[in-house]
Amino acid sequence: MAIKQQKTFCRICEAQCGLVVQTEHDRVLDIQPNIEHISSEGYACIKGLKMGDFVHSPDRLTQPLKKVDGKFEPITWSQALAEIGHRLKLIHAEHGGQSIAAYMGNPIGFNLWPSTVMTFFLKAFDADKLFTPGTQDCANKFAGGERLFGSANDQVFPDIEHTQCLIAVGSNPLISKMSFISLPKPMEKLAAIEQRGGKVYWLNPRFTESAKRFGEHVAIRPDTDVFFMLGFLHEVIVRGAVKQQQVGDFMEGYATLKEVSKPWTPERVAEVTQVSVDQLRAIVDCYLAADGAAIYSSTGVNQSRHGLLVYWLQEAINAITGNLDKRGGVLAGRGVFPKFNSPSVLRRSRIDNIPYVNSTIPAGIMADEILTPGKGKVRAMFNMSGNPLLSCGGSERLAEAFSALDLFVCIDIVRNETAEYADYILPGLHSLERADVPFYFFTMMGLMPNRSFDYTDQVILPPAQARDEGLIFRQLCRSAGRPLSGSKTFQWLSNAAELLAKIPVIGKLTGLDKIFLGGMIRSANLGSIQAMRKFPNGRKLSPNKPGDYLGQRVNTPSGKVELAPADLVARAKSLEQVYAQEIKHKSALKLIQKRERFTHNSWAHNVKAFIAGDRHTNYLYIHSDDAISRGLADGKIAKVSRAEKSIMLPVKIDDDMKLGSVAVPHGWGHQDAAGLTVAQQTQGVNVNIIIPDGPESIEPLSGMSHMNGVIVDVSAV
Ligand SMILES: Nc1nc2c(c(=O)[nH]1)N[C@H]1C(S)=C(S)[C@@H](COP(=O)(O)OP(=O)(O)OC[C@H]3O[C@@H](n4cnc5c(=O)[nH]c(N)nc54)[C@H](O)[C@@H]3O)O[C@H]1N2
Ligand SMILES: Nc1nc2c(c(=O)[nH]1)N[C@H]1C(S)=C(S)[C@@H](COP(=O)(O)OP(=O)(O)OC[C@H]3O[C@@H](n4cnc5c(=O)[nH]c(N)nc54)[C@H](O)[C@@H]3O)O[C@H]1N2
Ligand code: SF4
Ligand SMILES: [Mo]
Repeated sequence: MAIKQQKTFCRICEAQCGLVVQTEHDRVLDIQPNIEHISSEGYACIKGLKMGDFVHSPDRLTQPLKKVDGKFEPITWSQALAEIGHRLKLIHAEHGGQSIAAYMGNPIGFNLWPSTVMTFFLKAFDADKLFTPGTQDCANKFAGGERLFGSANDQVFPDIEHTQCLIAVGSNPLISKMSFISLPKPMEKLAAIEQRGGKVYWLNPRFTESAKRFGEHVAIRPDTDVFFMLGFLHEVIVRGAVKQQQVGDFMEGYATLKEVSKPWTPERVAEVTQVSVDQLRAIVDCYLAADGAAIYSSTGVNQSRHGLLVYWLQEAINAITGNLDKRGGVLAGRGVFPKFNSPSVLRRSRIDNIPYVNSTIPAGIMADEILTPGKGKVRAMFNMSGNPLLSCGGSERLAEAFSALDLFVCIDIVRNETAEYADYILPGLHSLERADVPFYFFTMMGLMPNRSFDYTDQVILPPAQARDEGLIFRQLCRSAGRPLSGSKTFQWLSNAAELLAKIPVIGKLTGLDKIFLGGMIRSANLGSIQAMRKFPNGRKLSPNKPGDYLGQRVNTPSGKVELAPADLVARAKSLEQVYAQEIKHKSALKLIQKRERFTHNSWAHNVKAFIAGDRHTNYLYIHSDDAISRGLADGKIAKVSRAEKSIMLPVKIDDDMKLGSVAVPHGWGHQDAAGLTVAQQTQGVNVNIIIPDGPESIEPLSGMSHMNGVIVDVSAV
């Protein structure tokens, strides 16, 4: 077979870079950035270019595994499907749909087909407990979108290519490439703001890699951004900078918002944010003077205790200053696929009555849902493309919970730490092995300045027995006797497509994944898959633009932006108490997260090139003054504890950390992962052992886990 070249796009993070993949005999030989790709313009990072190392890992799962007497043994697909289906049927008959749950991890969220079928699978059992990492990274934005703009999928993004002032809160694009916006080459585009005379502020407890390149770093005390936003709002209002006409025409609740901001003078908030009054005023000056300004935040605040309130206040400021729907301000994206507004059914968890956000239940109560007896106790769990044991707070309780399940099935490309607790492990596909369209943030929410659309065919065939996750769920439904999505017609179509898929030539045309993707493409008026293949470098669509949102597309019942949602206003009252606690714990150390160039949550450590040299472990990053006062020095082992839990890891002195804050990267602690031969050799610890879980630890209205700004003790060992 000759060497082949195929264009595709990376589905590891939101940049979705265009790639050119060279293969021979279904093996990746080389991956290069696609310089002709219309949105990424030849940009790609090391992770996309090294994808071959993930897909051809010697640890790749190639057949179903079953745990027998504590050890995994290979079994056939027919045995796996029959046994899992049978057990599922019994659990469902005895305990109902509320006893069945799923966790859909981050990587496969970028793949439209399998993630959609997983929801059809749950519906087949009247099961609605879908956990995702959304409550570790962005559910506050979904909850905010519902309240301010009318639905979780109504979101705005900063118009970076035109803004004159960007206030980036809790984000580090040089390393992470941003979230809730598809912006390949983010650093170039952000640098251009300053090159055209504008200004970038980085609000962050760490003087980050991004802040070192350009802009002004504003060192804020972790988990106090809500007070910064209140002080900012207060200042905007007292300066009379509110665009009253626009507020009157397009917004509701301004008077209440004003009341909320009243007590929070810049002087008061400075006490807890540790951002000086002068500094706050200078930022407000810049924001108000700019012709087009935007406040944007990311996981640094999403994972705090008040991510939803920060989001609310930030977007309220953007709106009342006339920056919403304005060139250089924040724009409301237009999706590529038509909007479907599913009827909003308010669902709440049995644990503490916490509302679901964007149809998902908080991962912070996963252990409680499994361990708490009573009706609705989770007994069967399906984990697809996730590693919750390392990625969710309260790892030790989660381990206990996973051990208590009657049935635990993991579907992955490798046997990760979570899978060690499974009864069955099923081999899924790598993204290079499936056809796809871009992430739903762009296709549904339109979070991209220059709208475009891509289609990719599969680039290589999967290893012998690895199977499309969509197919696995369809087959499990059949085996358990529950029709897909509760529809007999759906299941009949699924079965027929499966039979036809076995016939050469015809099979190629009747794959249900392709029919689904083709249907989605048609729904966007982009023709067919065949038509999309003519655009291997992506297809340009009309760009998102200002001036087409307010008064036209706002999805709230009033048709106006809601500036003062009642439940958020009520919650803001509790901030007085939080403020008092902040003052009390002024000198406590707060733990924050830190992403690194060569890691991707928990799953990049199994690639040799990514863990070379001093990258074989994670570290405790701490300011030298905080270290000295605790008897710590570079390379020494520190003990980091919270409540009864603790971890130990080497120290890296880092004066880029704000005094009073320490950072530990997550996704480490692979020593017991028998299925990850490279990662198993690394050192490093799982920081989520000390991150809290349970109902008390999550933001009640958004379900967000509190992972940033957690108070810890640090000592020398
Ligand atoms: N290399 C790499 N890239 C990634 C990932 C990865 O693991 N590695 N993960 C991907 C995923 S899943 C996501 S969701 C995105 C996330 O993308 P980003 O949200 O940009 O993530 P981070 O780089 O962690 O940036 C968060 C920043 O918030 C700061 N911070 C921490 N606490 C606070 C606080 O209380 N207040 C303020 N203002 N700032 C705070 C941290 O110092 C950090 O610089 O990145 C994606 N890209
Ligand atoms: N303390 C702390 N914890 C955090 C964070 C933090 O900042 N601090 N960040 C959080 C964030 S932003 C996120 S998104 C979560 C991520 O949390 P998770 O999604 O739970 O974890 P990942 O590490 O992304 O694990 C992904 C798994 O998917 C598998 N995989 C990759 N591609 C495929 C595929 O195509 N098919 C299948 N079946 N499997 C595949 C990988 O092999 C890996 O085992 O972690 C969160 N956890
Ligand atoms: S920036 Fe993100 S999408 Fe682009 S190559 Fe790297 S991991 Fe892939
Ligand atoms: Mo994430």
